[in-house]
Amino acid sequence: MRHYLRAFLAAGLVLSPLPISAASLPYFDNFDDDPVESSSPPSEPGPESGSFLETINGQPGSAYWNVFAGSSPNRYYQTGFTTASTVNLSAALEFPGLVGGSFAVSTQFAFDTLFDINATGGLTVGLGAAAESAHFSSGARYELSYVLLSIEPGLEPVGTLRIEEFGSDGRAVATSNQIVPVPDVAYTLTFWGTRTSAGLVLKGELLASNGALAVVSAFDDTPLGGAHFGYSVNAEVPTFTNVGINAKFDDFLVTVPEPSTPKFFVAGLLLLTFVRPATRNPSITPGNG
Ligand SMILES: [Ca+2]
Ligand SMILES: [Ca+2]
Repeated sequence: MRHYLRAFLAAGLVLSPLPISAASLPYFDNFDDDPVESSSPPSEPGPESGSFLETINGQPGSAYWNVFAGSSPNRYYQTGFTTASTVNLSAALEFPGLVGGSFAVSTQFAFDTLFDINATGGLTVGLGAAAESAHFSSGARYELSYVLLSIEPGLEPVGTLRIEEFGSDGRAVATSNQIVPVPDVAYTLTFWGTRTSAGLVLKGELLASNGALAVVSAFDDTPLGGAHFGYSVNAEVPTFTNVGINAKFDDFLVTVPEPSTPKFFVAGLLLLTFVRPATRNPSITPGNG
């Protein structure tokens, strides 16, 4: 993993000075070296910079996100909640160097204690990109979301990976094939935005450690120019019900993709996925149809 990180840093772009809150590119945050149950968001020492701004429903500092020591050697960045209302949680970094260009963002995540008392709630986990603000509850942004619980109507079926644009200049929406969400499985989630003369090609991939793969792509001819990228968890709950989740994100990688970068990027992610010792054998449980 160290070689992988060095390779990324060696290939990195030299950027002009950035605002103090911004992160430099390429960015990789390994949560394994962050203090457990720290009250501060994860932050790499230099040359990476920046720290996650955490929010619930757009209120900075209100979020419950912490670094936890997991059941594996990996530390992860967790948010957990039980709710009976609409909740938008985000943890975002600012990357001015990505405005107007291409991007590639990736993480791993797992979830547990997922529940829906009346089987009528909606829950998604995913990534936000090119957002106007770190608050993924409002403002122009792209979201790549995996549907864990689905409320009808309005949300895609459970297991769908969705690209969605939020903003005033149109709405790019696309959905993938469905793969069954399984608790405690490690998912690798990647979101690419590739700039062309005609607009921005958006692509999302979700690769499960059990081999399942979901792929989605969309095109936006009026690309967004926000600088915030990060994690997103959303719950939408009707009256008289509750949903809850522990969403566990592990590490965070952001790069500027070059024409030859995607294969290297994916290879690096696979390395990150498989060099780590497994502490359990995830079981695959078919959905109760
Ligand atoms: Ca760190
Ligand atoms: Ca647009």
